[in-house]
This record gives sequence, C-alpha cells and structure tokens, in this order.
Amino acid sequence: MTLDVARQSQTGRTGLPADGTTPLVNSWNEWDPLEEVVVGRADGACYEPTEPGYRPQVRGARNAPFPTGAKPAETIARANEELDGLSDLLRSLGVTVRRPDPFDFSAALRTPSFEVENQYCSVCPRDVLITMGNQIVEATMSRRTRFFEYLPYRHLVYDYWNADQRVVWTTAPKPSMSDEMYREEFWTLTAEERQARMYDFEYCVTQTEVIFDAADITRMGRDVFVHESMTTNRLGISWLRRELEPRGLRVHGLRFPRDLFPSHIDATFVPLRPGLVLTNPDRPLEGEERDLFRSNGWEFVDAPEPKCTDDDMPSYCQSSRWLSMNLLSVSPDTVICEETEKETQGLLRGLGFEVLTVPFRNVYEFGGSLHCATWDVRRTGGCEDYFPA
Ligand code: DAV
Repeated sequence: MTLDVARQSQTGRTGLPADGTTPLVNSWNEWDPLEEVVVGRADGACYEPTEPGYRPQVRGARNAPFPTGAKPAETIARANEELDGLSDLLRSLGVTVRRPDPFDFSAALRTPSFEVENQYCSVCPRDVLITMGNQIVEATMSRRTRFFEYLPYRHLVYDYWNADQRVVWTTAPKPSMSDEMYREEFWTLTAEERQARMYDFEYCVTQTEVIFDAADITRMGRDVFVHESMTTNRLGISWLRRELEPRGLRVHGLRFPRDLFPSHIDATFVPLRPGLVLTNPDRPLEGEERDLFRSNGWEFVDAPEPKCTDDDMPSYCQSSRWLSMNLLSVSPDTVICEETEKETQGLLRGLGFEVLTVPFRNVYEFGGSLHCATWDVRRTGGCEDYFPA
C-alpha cells in the first residue's frame, strides 16, 4: 500500500514502523489483538433532550413524555458497575484500560447557532473518536447535545499525542447544528412514507455541512466503510474520503436501505475477523456494495433473531434490540458479548470463537452496548489489504 510519506515517514509496508515498535495509537481493524482501550463512564449522564436531529421516545409508551435533565443516581450507578465490570474483564486479559474524565452534562449550551437545555453522557466514546492506524479522528457529531462530547476524552488524546511523536490527531470541522442542518420533515413521515422513500437516503440531516458520528465507521485494514445514516451524511463521507485516502486508505460509503432509522454501523454490520462479517438480517447490504465483499471472498453470517423484542429493551433505551450484535473483539478468535444475548453467543461459538460475557443491559439506555462503550486505541498488527479485487 502507499502511505503518505510526509505524515507517516517511519511507517513501513504494513503500516507499522520499520523499527518494529508499535505506535502508542495503532488500530487498523475491528478484530486484531486488543492492547489498549478506553471504556466510557456514566457519571454526570443526562437524558437526551428532543432536538431537530433526535426524538427520544419511551419504549412501549410512545406518547409518554421522555424524562429530562440528569439521570437518577441509581441508574448511573448500575451502568457504572457494568462499565467497571467490562474494564476489569479487559484488564484481566492484559488490556490497558483508560477512562474519560468526569464531566457535568447537565450544563445548558448556547452557541451562535443553537441552544440546548442539557448535554448527554460519556458512555459511548465509539461515537466520538476513532483510531485510523496511528491517527486519532474526532468526529463532528450530529446532535446538539453531543457537540462538546469530545471534552471528557481530551486529556487522553493529549496524553497519547504528547507521549508518541508518531501519533497524528485530527478533528473534523464542527458543524453549525443550526436549524438548517436538519430536516424536521423526516420526523413527520409515517412508517409507510418512510418505507416508500427508503431509496432516497434522506434522513433527519441535510447535505450542506459535513456531519458524521465515528460509530458509523467500521475498519477492515486498508478499506474503511462509512454508513450513510441519520448521524452521517454524504458530505461526512466525502470529508473522511479526502482526509483518509491520501493516507493510503480506501473509503467506501455503505447504505442499508431497509433500516428506516439508521444510526451507527455497529448493530448492523460487524466484522469479526478477516473474511467474516456478522450481518443484520433486517438490514441487508444490497447491489454493488454487497458485491465488493462477495468478490473478495468475504462471508456474511446473519445474526440470530434476539429473543428480546423491541419493547423488552430498557424503557429509555433508544437503540434497537440488535444491540445483541454490538460486541467487542479482543482478538480474531475471542469476542466479548452481553451476558443475556445467548443467541449471538451460540452463533459465535459455532463459528469457532471463544465468547466471553459480561452483564451490560444497564448500559443500554446510555447509547449502546459493548462496542459503543469502547474506543480501541491500540491493537497488535498493521494495515493489511483484505479487498485485493
Ligand atoms: O440498531 O439501534 C445502535 C447503535 C448505538 N450506538 C441500533 C443501532
């Protein structure tokens, strides 16, 4: 592969430095052996307010008012216990675990182009930050309540950047998040209307500013896939392409037309190891996008139907029951799954994976499961080409 010489002069063919040492920040895919990870924390978390880019709803009671302000202390404590449990498990595997700074999300925001009554939380670093080889990329974010969500991670980013001269740090352009950035019309469409327009790929954001959440990206070595969604628009994908392609990566947009409320790729399309992706049977990839994987010998395995229905998810959880597939790989043959997601665990064991489990359902209402709540900073291994054709 060709890597940008100016920015990666010490980098050899595989994306690793010629002297054999791994940069402090080094992760090229979702499955290589995990060495260092950031796990989110629930302290200071708030309920997400309704805003042009988001309409939170109470599960099973769509017309009930969604709570506002700080989450109750017990809710936060239960999530923290599970986040700590994940951290302990990772440490027991020899992985270095770091945590964001405590942060008060209850502060209102007022910027030149929007106001919001409170912010959200730091449970899901995956949404905010992504490692692209030796580069840390901070996402634009797509929602007002998440505009400043990079702040609890800034000291970690500075630590990595200060400690190793090879670490590259890039922040994406901050969007205005003004009313013009959103399409309120999206929220007024009936399910039938959304269905009829699924191939328009127009969601709650417009196409005039660069918008992406980092969790819409999945990495497979030299090829990086970006999910077009409610949280990532086409300009966001363009920005990532222009940023990453000069560094030797190939950036592909992916669309999952049947997902009528798409957000983040990690409960939809989850690479497990070279040549194998865990796919969501409700959200298949179509056409040329699917053919790229097929013609390079990649296999898709559908995730099993979770036993849990959408209404069995925690009341304030805004993610789908497909959090069942939101796993964290600690190596190409070992994954961590949520303890109650037995169907996913069974499938993965059948595929030859060692499956470790932790309880994590109390984290679900904070934005996701194991993949969402982590940011892998360093994995063993370099940049390989898994898509030669
Ligand atoms: O299927 O609701 C969940 C991803 C959360 N970060 C879903 C996507």
